[in-house]
Amino acid sequence: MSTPKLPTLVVVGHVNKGKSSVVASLTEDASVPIDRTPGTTARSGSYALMHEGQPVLRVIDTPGFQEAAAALAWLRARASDASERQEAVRAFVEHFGGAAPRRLGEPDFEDEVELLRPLVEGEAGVLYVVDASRPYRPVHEAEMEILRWAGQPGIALLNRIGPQDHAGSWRPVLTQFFNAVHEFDAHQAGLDARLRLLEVLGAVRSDWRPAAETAIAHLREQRARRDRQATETLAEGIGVLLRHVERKPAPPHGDSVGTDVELAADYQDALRKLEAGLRRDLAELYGHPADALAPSTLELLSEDLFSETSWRVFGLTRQQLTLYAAGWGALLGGGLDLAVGGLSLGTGMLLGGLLGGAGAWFGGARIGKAWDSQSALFRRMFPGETGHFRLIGPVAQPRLAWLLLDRALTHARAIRALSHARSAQGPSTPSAQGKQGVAAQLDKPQRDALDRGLRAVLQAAQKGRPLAEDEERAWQQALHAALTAD
Ligand SMILES: Nc1nc2c(ncn2[C@@H]2O[C@H](COP(=O)(O)OP(=O)(O)OP(=O)(O)O)[C@@H](O)[C@H]2O)c(=O)[nH]1
Ligand SMILES: [Mg+2]
Repeated sequence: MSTPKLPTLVVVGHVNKGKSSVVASLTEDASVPIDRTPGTTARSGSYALMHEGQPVLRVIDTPGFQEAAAALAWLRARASDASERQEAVRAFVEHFGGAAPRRLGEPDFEDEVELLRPLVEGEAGVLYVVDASRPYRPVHEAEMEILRWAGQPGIALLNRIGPQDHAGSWRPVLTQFFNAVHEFDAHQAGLDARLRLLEVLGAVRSDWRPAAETAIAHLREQRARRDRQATETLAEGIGVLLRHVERKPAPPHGDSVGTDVELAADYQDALRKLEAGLRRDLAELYGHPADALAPSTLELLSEDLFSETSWRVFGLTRQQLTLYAAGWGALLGGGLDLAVGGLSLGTGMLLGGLLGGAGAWFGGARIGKAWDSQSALFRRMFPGETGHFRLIGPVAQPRLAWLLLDRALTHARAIRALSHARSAQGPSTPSAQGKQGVAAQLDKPQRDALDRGLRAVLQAAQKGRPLAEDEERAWQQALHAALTAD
């Protein structure tokens, strides 16, 4: 059996219309230069979607035509009817791409030669990118005509850079020049949109079909594999956040308030750092730069973990949490709270109150209470350890547990849906905003399963043991469902 033809697509279009964004999105390559400055792509560059070390789709980013009208005039002078057009394009590439001396004043047609060369070699097709948020204008006609003369399959992509929709003015024109006209929003394109485009690709040229099918299967497998890894990373990362214990030597003589305040600040910092690490791991797992989304692509996610806004928009509603109160009561009754209550160290102060948390409406403290190493809990969690410490953690409040979980899930889902065209452009990409985290919107059975998982993790932590196998499986199943839920 011969190896299937590698589909190669030359991406053409006017300057600054999203050509490179289409390339980044299709190849899942966030290294493609994309910028709002016109002329970002100065030279053609080749990118590939890889499968098991082999390219399954090659996409050539180009600066587009610079001198389409002059090039078309040159071609017209050399083709008297349709039978001579393809040959005229070949002659154009040979003439201007070779060392032949040019006539005085003739453009060098460097960009035209680069983008037409793969087409005259007969192995490539065209992806013609237009910005359908602007109306059609006849200035595009010369380049579309040249592409038609090249005689290779072509797909027009309706990309939208702005909010308006002028696709209606483009369609009747594009259908005259291209085999297919396809909606493709480079910055929003999720997996489904890319799979549909690959299907179109397989349909416009039959010898591309096997490779297009391989690419489709590859993308599906890759998605499933990444989702599995992301689930494990989330289970581990959220577990680490929930279980984290910050400790400081207890002051020698009694009053620990000062120590506890410092401890609370350190605890908060530690959780922030752990969360940032989890976000980096997940971004990389989905093939994005580590800082993707970090600044403000999704405004909610740039909220500090302990800000009022964060506590308002992430986690469950009060009603939803109330349903779980009994389960949490049982968990805390046997563990952390008892330890603190049993010692009743003087002030009995809630650190949340101390730090001024208006959000402390459920479970008392905002971040948790400091507790003492002279307790049964300490002996259980840290068997054999000696010394006198003040400690905060593991998480002892459903509200904080759900906050951490929801922020992680919201981020993971945003990263999973992020087009590589957006992360390629870096942190300044305009924000896509949501008003709330995802946890409160999940189905009740999904929420129930996650709540059970959170409690299982904390129960095990308080007993100083790892999760049992069936608990781990249930926890990962719940996370996987929440990560991939539509
Ligand atoms: N909102 C939105 N913006 C887009 C989309 N596609 C491209 N852009 C923006 O349009 C600008 C140009 O995008 P590029 O992908 O660099 O366009 P190009 O055609 O390769 O540009 P040149 O290489 O300069 O010709 C960037 O600021 C992109 O963020 C899209 O689908 N949605
Ligand atoms: Mg470009």
